[in-house]
Amino acid sequence: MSKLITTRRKLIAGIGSSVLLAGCDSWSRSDRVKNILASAEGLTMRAQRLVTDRNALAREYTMADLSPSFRANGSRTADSVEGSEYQAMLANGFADFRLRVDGLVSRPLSLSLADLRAMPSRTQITRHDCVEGWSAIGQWKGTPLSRVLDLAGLRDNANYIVFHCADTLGRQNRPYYESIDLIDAFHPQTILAYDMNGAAVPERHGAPIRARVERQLGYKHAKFVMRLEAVASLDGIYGGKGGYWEDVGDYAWYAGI
Ligand SMILES: Nc1nc2c(c(=O)[nH]1)N[C@H]1C(S)=C(S)[C@@H](COP(=O)(O)O)O[C@H]1N2
Ligand SMILES: [Mo]
Repeated sequence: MSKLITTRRKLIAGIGSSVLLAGCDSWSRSDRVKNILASAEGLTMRAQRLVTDRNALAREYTMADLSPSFRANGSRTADSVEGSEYQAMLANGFADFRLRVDGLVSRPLSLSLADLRAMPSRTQITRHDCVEGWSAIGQWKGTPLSRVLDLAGLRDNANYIVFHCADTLGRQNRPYYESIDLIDAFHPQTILAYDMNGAAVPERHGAPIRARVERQLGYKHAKFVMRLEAVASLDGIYGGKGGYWEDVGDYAWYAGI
């Protein structure tokens, strides 16, 4: 087991540095940058490069690895204030669904499923790890969140993306929501998934779109996403801790794996 973990870490580290190199190719060739990196002032930049390990990719699997059954957890359907028309939209094959993108953006958006499907997509087979101790491997296809954010034009003061969901949970019927910072928002594997295992995301897994945030635990992967809000701070958003379980269950806001 420990050997497996070491190998996986090495693999991740390897992928991370190659992604980094690819991304910075024209930069690293510049003598100026090389000089800065070697200098004392380059300390921040070097530290930054260590931090950018968060850009490393989560492991991806093959079709042969798909879990024969993928548990549905938390809400299996939705109907709340935010998603009061959810059942009607579901019955109508989500023809009336619009993903709203607002907050600190230059161009607020209202995207239909067809709009999202017409955008560039990413398909990935990944392992979902729930904090409760179960995992499942599934194939996800969707629009990279980065594409949607680029279309909307994030303002300079935006620091987080909040996912507003159509379901409520618990005795107090609090809306489910989640949030991530811009490193995860622009991570290549962070997608708004509309397909799961080759078919439209089923209701219980968060139809019509659910977030995949592959470098973090399951509760960060918001299902039934109705609205994306770009914000400067998480203060004042519901309980202020950045997510449903963060507010009510004291779960960590950053749940990196
Ligand atoms: N809107 C919403 N998103 C949610 C949840 C939820 O209850 N509501 N549960 C979270 C938890 S704890 C997990 S493990 C995953 C489960 O996703 P799945 O049902 O596709 O397995 O969704 C996450 N996203
Ligand atoms: Mo979970």
